[in-house]
Amino acid sequence: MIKKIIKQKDLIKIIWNDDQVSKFHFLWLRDNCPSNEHPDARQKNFNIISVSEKIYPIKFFINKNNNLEIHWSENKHISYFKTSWLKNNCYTLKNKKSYKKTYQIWNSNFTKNLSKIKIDHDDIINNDVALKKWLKLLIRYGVSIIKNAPLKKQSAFKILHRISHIRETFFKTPFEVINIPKPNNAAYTAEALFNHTDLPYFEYAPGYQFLHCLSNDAKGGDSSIVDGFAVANFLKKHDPVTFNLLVNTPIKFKDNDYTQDKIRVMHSPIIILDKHRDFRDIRFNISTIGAFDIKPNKMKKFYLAYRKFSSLVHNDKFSVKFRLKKGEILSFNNRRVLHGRTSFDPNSGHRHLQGYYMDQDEILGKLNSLNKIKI
Ligand code: OGA
Ligand code: NM2
Ligand code: ZN
Repeated sequence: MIKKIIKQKDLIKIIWNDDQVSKFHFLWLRDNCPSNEHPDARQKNFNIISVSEKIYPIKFFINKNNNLEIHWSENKHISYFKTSWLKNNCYTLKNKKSYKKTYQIWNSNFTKNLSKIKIDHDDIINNDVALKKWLKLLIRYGVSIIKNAPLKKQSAFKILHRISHIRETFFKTPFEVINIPKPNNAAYTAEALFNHTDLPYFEYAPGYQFLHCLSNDAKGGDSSIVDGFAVANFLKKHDPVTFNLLVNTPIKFKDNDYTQDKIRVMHSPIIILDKHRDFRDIRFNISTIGAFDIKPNKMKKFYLAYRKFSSLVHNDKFSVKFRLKKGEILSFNNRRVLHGRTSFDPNSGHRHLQGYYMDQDEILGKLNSLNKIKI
């Protein structure tokens, strides 16, 4: 696998058989010596300050086990590296790769594809292939619909536990989306809900949401979903002024639910970017927006941007409209996909959804584990 190893001033260069070149700095190699990891806990038990910054290999070679063996200048320490591990963790090659999106944006045309994002409940319960498909859909499109789920209350715990534990909130799990007297949330009325993401007044809003439809027999109560990344992408391309305002202006989200002894306030922009300046989160929920406290010289401009965003997330070009059937679980990325519903007539029939949240870490971590990724 290795053609040549060359020592340079502060690094070892490996030329692989395929002529790719990797650079490994001495400090990096010493820091990542496999002996630095607790064998059971799989956590690092070595502090880089326990060696000097001048540490270097006094001897290095490929040993008879085909490992890179390094004898260090300090503490008589010897490291043995699997060459496959080095190749896998090579930061020269990793950083040469250009950034690749893990998602695909969609607009209202996605309505035609709804059948493709549906998965049978029992398939996920019974096999990892279906479970993997579900997780992949959630990551790629930010949405998937489980069909043929049981209608028993709380029965969605079983399928969610195929992934992981629940993200608990003060709404309890599951939260009951029904029309109640003296509602403590707009969701618990029979009114329409503007397209929104849930819980933007939390420092980190739940990554994923699951709405399990137990009954949907009332007139109205149709669902809508919108890819917030598609809207952000449209603005980035066609209206960069609005886009930048939405990325750079933190606004106030709040919850002062009368049943709670908490008053929650969170300032955040509507569009949040990641280290690649790609879209990371969308936070948008008109029902939870507090009085804006933006500087006066920015208020008018921000209102124009806010209006633009709201009009796009309610535009037929972007939204996918459908009716959730009993026995379906609408699962989606709550920091990307906005969801809403039309009003319903509670006297015309019963409507009941049970809702659950899960952190994004659980979705990504489970897929990594099913894919047996090497780290
Ligand atoms: C919610 C919600 C949608 C619906 O509970 O947060 O958006 O269809 N519900 O009732
Ligand atoms: N519910 C459904 O952000 C919100 O308040 C949305 C949350 C009540 C748990 C609704
Ligand atoms: Zn909601």
